[in-house]
This record gives sequence, structure tokens and C-alpha cells, in this order.
Amino acid sequence: MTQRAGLFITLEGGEGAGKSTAAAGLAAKLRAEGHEVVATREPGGTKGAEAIRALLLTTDTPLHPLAQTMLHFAARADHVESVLRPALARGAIVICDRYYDSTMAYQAYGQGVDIGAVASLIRLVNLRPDITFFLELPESLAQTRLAARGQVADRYERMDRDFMLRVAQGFRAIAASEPGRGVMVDATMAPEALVNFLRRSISERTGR
Ligand code: T5A
Repeated sequence: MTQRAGLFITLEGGEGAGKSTAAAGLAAKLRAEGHEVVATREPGGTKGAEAIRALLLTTDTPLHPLAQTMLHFAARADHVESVLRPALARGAIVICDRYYDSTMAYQAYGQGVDIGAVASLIRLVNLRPDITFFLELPESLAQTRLAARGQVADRYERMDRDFMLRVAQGFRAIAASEPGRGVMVDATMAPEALVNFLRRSISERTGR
């Protein structure tokens, strides 16, 4: 692991758990305090990675789960080397909406790709978050939120309930295996309360 001046925060969770809303609120709060914040997402965050995102999320192109895994890591490699590492080196706070725990939860736990293979790709990327917030929301509430938002369902949003339960189990297993960085979050909180909780946790864990 390379030394860095910045702080790397990731948000994880199932569909519609409120990650994007919480990430935007947290970024605004930290910026108002005077921090340089880079708010980004995966898959995506660079021109190349956004192109890969389009391929991954469309339902038009069937892709084997192992191919999806490698595409997620191809996008991630570009994002890490072009955006995340430089931002952290200059001291920024990076907030990333999904990161490699999503590949472990969705492709390994959810789609059955070998856990050891995903772990190898995580080692290859070699950039560990300082804090990962795992947002947990009962599936029925997530469905209500997504229905209210009313967008067309992508490749993963079309998966069945059992898949979503395996993904949730994956996130819980990752959080339990890395208590130093993983924080489970009750995502039923209202947006403002949730952002305040995240901000307090960062302060308690890092002193920043
Ligand atoms: N994926 C991703 C993999 O399979 N492997 C990988 O390695 C990676 C990186 C990405 C998809 O790719 C998969 C996972 C995903 O399926 P995406 O569009 O980025 O696609 O999907 P999500 O990250 O799931 O984004 P969503 O927008 O669907 O969900 P969010 O970000 O969790 O939820 P958000 O904030 O958009 O909120 C959803 C709705 O709920 C409301 C919002 O206003 C919105 O309408 N809401 C709340 N309501 C009440 N209280 C709160 N606290 C609320 N927070 C949000």
C-alpha cells in the first residue's frame, strides 16, 4: 500500500440504499468545512471507465459474470490510476460511490465468480479505502424508493430477490472481516441524519 496524504471513503450497499444521495450530501458538508473533495463513482469516474459502465449496465449485451468482473476491474484500474491515486496524493478527501467491495458482493457472492479470483484483482489494484460505509436498507424499502424514482432498470436492478439477498450477505461478510475500515449504517435514516452520522464516524475514526 502506498502512503497517501488524503482520505479515501467509499459507500457500498444494495440497489436504492441511498448511496448517491448520501455521497452528495457528505461531499457538500466537507466542502463547506473547507476540504478539497473529489466525489466520484464506480463503475465510472473517467471517460474510459464511463464507456465501460455503459457496456456493463445495458441489458442489450449479454456478458458472462467473469467478463463483467474483468470489465469492472478494467474500469477501476483506469479510475484508480488517473483519478483516485493523484487526488489522494495531493491530500484530497475522495468519496467514491461504490468500489471493489461491490465486485466482491455482486459478482462473487451474487453471481458466483470465485472469491479468490476477485481477491487477486483487489490486490492487483492495491488501493484500500480508509473507511467504507455499508448502507443497509430492508429490500422492500429499497424497492419503494426505486419505484418512486422511476428509472428504467439496468442489468443488476433486474436481478431477482435471491441475488439481492446474496449481495447483502456479501456486504455484511466483508464488513465483518474488515472491522478496521467497515462501518455498517442503518440507511432507513432521513438523508440529513445519515450525512451527520457519516460525518461523525469520519471524525471519530480519523480525527479529521
Ligand atoms: N456493480 C457496481 C457491480 O455489479 N459490480 C461493481 O464492481 C460495481 C462498482 C451500478 C450498478 O453496478 C453494479 C451495482 C449497481 O447495480 P448505479 O446506477 O451506480 O449502477 O447503481 P446504484 O449504485 O445502486 O445507484 P442507485 O442510484 O440505484 O442507488 P443509490 O445510490 O443507493 O440510491 P440513491 O441515492 O440514488 O437513492 C434512491 C432513491 O431513494 C431516495 C432518493 O431520493 C432516490 O429517489 N433516497 C432516500 N429516501 C429517503 N431517505 C433517504 N435517506 C434516502 N436516500 C435516498
